[in-house]
Amino acid sequence: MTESILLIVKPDGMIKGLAGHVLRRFEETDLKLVGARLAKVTDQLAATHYHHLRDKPFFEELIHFITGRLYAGQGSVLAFAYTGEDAVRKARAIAGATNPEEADYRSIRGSFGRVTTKGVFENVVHVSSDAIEGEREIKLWFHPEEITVDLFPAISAGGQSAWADPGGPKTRTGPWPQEKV
Ligand code: DAT
Ligand code: MG
Repeated sequence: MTESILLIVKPDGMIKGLAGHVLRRFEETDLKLVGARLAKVTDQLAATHYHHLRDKPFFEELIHFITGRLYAGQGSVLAFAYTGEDAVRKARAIAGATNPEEADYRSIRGSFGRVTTKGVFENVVHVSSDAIEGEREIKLWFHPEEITVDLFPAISAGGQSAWADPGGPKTRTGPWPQEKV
C-alpha cells in the first residue's frame, strides 16, 4: 500500500551532524522525497505534533528536547515528507525502536541515539507511526505548495492554499500521485 510519512532529523541529530547520514539512508530506499523544510520548532507545533503523549510524565522534557531548549536553543530540525509503497515499515526499520537502548544497532537510533540521565530519549529521528499519523503530520508541518506531488486534497482561495481536511484521518491507497506542474 502507498503510504506517506513525516521524517524529522531531531535537534540531537542536527547537532551531531547526522542530517546527511539520515538522508543517505533514506535515499537508499525506493521512497520518494516530496517535501523538505528546515524549522525551529515552536511550543505550539511541538504540543500538536506530540498531542498523543500530553499525559505522559516525560511530556515536558520531550517538548524541551524537540524545541531545542535542551541545547541552549541551538536545535533546529529538518523535516522531510516521503511517499511510497510500505513507507511506514521501511522508514521505521531504518529509524529503529523508540528507546535507543532497545533499537537494533544497525538502525539510526541504535547507532547514534542515547538515553540521557534525565530519561530523555535522544533518538535522532522521528518517523510517523502509521499512515494516518503520516497524513496528519505532513499536513501539520507543510503547506500544500511545499509538497511536490498531490498527496492530499488542497484548496486555494485569495492566493492562499490550505489542506482541504487538515486533520484528515484517511489513508491513501494506489500508485504514486502525479507530479505537480
Ligand atoms: P516514536 O517516536 O518511535 O513514534 P512515540 O510516538 O511513542 O515513539 O513517542 C514519541 C517520542 O517520545 C519518542 O521518539 C521519544 C519520546 N518517548 C516515548 N516514550 C518515552 C519514554 N518512555 N521515556 C522517554 N521518552 C519517551
Ligand atoms: Mg510516534
